[in-house]
Amino acid sequence: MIRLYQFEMSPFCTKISLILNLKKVPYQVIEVPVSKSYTVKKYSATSKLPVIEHEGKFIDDSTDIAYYLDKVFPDRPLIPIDEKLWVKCHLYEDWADESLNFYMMKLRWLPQNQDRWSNELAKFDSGLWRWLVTKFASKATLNILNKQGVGRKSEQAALRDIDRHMLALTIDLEDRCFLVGNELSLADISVYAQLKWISENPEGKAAIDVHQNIIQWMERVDVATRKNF
Ligand SMILES: N[C@@H](CCC(=O)N[C@@H](CS)C(=O)NCC(=O)O)C(=O)O
Repeated sequence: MIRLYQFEMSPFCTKISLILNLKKVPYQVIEVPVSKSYTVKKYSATSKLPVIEHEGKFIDDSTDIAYYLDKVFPDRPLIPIDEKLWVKCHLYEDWADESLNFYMMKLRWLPQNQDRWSNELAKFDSGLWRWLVTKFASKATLNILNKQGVGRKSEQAALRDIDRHMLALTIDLEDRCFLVGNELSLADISVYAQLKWISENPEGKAAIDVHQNIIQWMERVDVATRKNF
């Protein structure tokens, strides 16, 4: 059985569990507490999660994992064969992973949301570690966000960016059920995984809720990727 090593609140890990659900591939989740995140080095070149273990192999990076799973479990294909559709799928996935993810982080670590997410992050640790994670998680994450750049934007400026992103998405969904072609693809799952976590913050939910196309598309992706096996 596949093992999925994850941080529960990571959209990249969500992306992989949704793919496994869609493909109906059984898997065991192994939650890595923050205090044990140093162990990830053993099986991930970048020391990041998700990682899957399958038939003695460890595969890291959600994109590499997605391509691997699509090859090994070809039922319910996720990566378009048509070259032009593949280009769109790739660009959407990269936008989700490399842009939306930082806005999701920005929302989590806004002063009014920090306590909730620090506690979420620390919940798999105990004792002194739980205290340390709760106390220092926001500082550590804001440091990453500031280096990347979105962290240095004001809340208002970040929300303006998010509104523009949602507007682009809703316009693109006007004449389609899914982001690329007529079938659900890796593009949908990657963007959905970020939006699902974005919408867990009141400011993110408000930005999404004004777009019916996005709400309806999220419901379609949710139904298709729910675990029902
Ligand atoms: N490009 C990677 C990004 C994964 C990633 O950033 N994972 C975060 C959790 S959301 C992580 O493991 N961070 C720990 C670290 O940076 O040390 C992917 O697609 O899997």
